[in-house]
Amino acid sequence: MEAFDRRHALRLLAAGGAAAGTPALAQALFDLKLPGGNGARAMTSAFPEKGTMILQRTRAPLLETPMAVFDDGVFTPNDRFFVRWHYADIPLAIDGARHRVAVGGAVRQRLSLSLANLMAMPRFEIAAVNQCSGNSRGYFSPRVPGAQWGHGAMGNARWGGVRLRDVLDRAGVLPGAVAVRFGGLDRPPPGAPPFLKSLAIDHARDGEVMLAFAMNDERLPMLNGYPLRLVVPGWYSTYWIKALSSIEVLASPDSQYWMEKAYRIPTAPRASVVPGAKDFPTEPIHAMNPRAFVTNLADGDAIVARTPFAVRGIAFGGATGVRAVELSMNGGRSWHRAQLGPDMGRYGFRRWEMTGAGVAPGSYRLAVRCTNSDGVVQTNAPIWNPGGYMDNRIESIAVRAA
Ligand SMILES: Nc1nc2c(c(=O)[nH]1)N[C@H]1C(S)=C(S)[C@@H](COP(=O)(O)O)O[C@H]1N2
Ligand SMILES: [Mo]
Repeated sequence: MEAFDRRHALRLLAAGGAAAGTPALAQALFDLKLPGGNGARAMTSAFPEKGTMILQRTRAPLLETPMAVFDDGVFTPNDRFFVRWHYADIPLAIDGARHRVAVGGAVRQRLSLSLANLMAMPRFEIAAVNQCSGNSRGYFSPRVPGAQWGHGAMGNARWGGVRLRDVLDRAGVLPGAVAVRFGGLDRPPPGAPPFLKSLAIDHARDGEVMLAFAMNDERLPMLNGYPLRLVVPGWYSTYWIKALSSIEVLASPDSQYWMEKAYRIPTAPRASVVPGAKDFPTEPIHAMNPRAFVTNLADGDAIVARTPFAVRGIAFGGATGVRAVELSMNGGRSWHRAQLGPDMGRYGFRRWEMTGAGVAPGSYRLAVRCTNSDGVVQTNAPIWNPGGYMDNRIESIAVRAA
């Protein structure tokens, strides 16, 4: 019996052959970079109002936008716009005519506003990037838990609706108010805290934070928060509450879970700590930082040697505009300025393009970096925090000239 077991075990080991060796596995994991592989992640077109998306999770839905979509234009189409919810119990059908948003707390007059009420107020429109705090988390090293997003947990849309300030003025904010807290129609499982986020009162009243019922001139897709969502230009989308149903003015700081425990970043520069660090000061995540991406070439693509080639992509400044986008073909030793596309507003994507000079046959690393209007430039300095937040390291892709 014992002899049989031993022979059996040896056979199993032998059947694995060389491919079962640890170095091969390590190489495979290295090549894949992201769980599931960069080029081989599961795609889905099973979600209503959505085209083909990278499937991160089904329940609650987490859908990522394939990078090539960003090559099509400065605005991300609604049916390709990424999706992220925390809880599986999301609204599946909403009668827009019956939807109400309750405004309460430290106000003179509580309100229950219908979409018709909101549509009768002065309109406001803004182009703004909606980017998950954990966009690009899949590239963190060492790895951190959470959705292993590539770079596609972001999108740019023209948001249409009303200013939050106008809504707050209508309710009459009482003196002493310090924050405004927002909630939506999704429901936590028993015992879990409802997903609520808040903004400081002055931010909430800055005239740019808005309630959007239009996205790229259409109604919001269900999965992106139909019929109404908060838009916080320049800030990570954790604050952009979807299926918005409650606005509560607070007379004391918001101490609930989603502000006090979750979505916090190290107070250190670049929101970075040494991997494994504990007990460092934190603050709620807030404004975004500059980023740039190539959209017409993917990692591993070939270009024709000794022939000028087109490179283009998108950039955004974070909470301010784009001043410059630059490209390097030599690991950052020299940089060349790209041509910027039209400015559609400082919170949106800005397209850029340039013609690369012909290069000798060989392998190149094509890097692109954005400098925002405040003069903040992307670097390759490490970013690491346990949440996998705020990655904006310089993006580079390998190209082969042949
Ligand atoms: N009601 C509600 N709003 C929410 C969330 C949520 O779980 N529930 N998630 C937030 C987070 S973390 C992100 S990244 C964005 C995603 O917006 P999108 O699905 O429209 O792309 O929604 C935000 N708004
Ligand atoms: Mo997010």
